[in-house]
Amino acid sequence: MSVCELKEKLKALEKEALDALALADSSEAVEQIRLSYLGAKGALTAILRGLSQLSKEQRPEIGQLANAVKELITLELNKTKETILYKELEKRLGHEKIDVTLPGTGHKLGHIHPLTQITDLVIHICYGMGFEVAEGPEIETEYYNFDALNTPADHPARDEQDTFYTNLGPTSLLRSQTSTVQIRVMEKRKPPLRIISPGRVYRNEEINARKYPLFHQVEGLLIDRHVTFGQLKGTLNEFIRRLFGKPLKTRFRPDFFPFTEPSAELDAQCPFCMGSGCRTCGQRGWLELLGCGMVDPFVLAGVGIDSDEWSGFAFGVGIERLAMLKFGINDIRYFFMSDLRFLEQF
Ligand code: 2NM
Repeated sequence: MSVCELKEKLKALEKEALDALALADSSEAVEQIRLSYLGAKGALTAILRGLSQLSKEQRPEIGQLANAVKELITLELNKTKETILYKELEKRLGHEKIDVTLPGTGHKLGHIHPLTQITDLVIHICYGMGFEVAEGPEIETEYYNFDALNTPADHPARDEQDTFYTNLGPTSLLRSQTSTVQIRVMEKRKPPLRIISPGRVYRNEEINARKYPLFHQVEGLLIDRHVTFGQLKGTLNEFIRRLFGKPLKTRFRPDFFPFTEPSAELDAQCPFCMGSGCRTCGQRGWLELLGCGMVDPFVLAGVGIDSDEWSGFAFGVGIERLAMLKFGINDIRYFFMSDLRFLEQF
């Protein structure tokens, strides 16, 4: 093709494209036009590709013209596209109306974490027996966590290997039991008292299927006149009956805690095999459920309660252990993984 012919061809393409755009009435039509001129197989693209075959003299002139045509068509394309999109939007807005009275799509409801379910159950049972809930800080001092609980400075529980100390102060630590709350309540209020303190506690432990450095406890405390070990046994037997929904044989094995004297570990007849031996109780027929005892007079003296007039009992239950028994969970780590496949089962 001669230069003249090429120029005429370009001019003709330009007119053709602009005329087509003027008639376009949808974004699809505009896209069709873009493809037929500027697309990989478009008419203008073909000319631009052919430039290399032209002589050195012809190339600049035709090249400039071809690029100018391309620019003009692109500009028009974009303008037309914008106008059409705007018109199409207006049209849609004209007839699409949102019905705000339609029901929503809804949210998936969550549910109560198994540990919270057990905590709530324990609270509910104790509340029914006249205990009120008391709470306190998780960051504690050595005084509330140990000294006030008759746990001397050389006791192994005070070792850095057993307790998490913070950098907030020389005696600042994460509580290893919620008895700290009982001490705080006894300092502030006069007996008689019946309180339980649910909450998180921390111990510096190697993680395995049965141990985790964070766990949950509910500790109970009753202070009154002439409190007996028999009352402690009666209270806990009733607690076990309500917890498992049936009366279970219990036995109190002598144990030691610094803050109680005497101290005991409470076993209950395994509720799954009723004592004949099964996997849950490891063929023993009994489950170790909680620790308890009569509050040591030294602890009462420390909070200014006269142990000639007042005495009391206390107990502490591990929530993870109860939840594992009740729900048949064999690894404590599941509680802290936030894995819905686990959580959705409870
Ligand atoms: C347990 C076992 C036995 C306990 C003692 C006290 C306090 F503050 F009165 F001294 N609160 N909780 C206690 C007693 C806790 O947990 C296994």
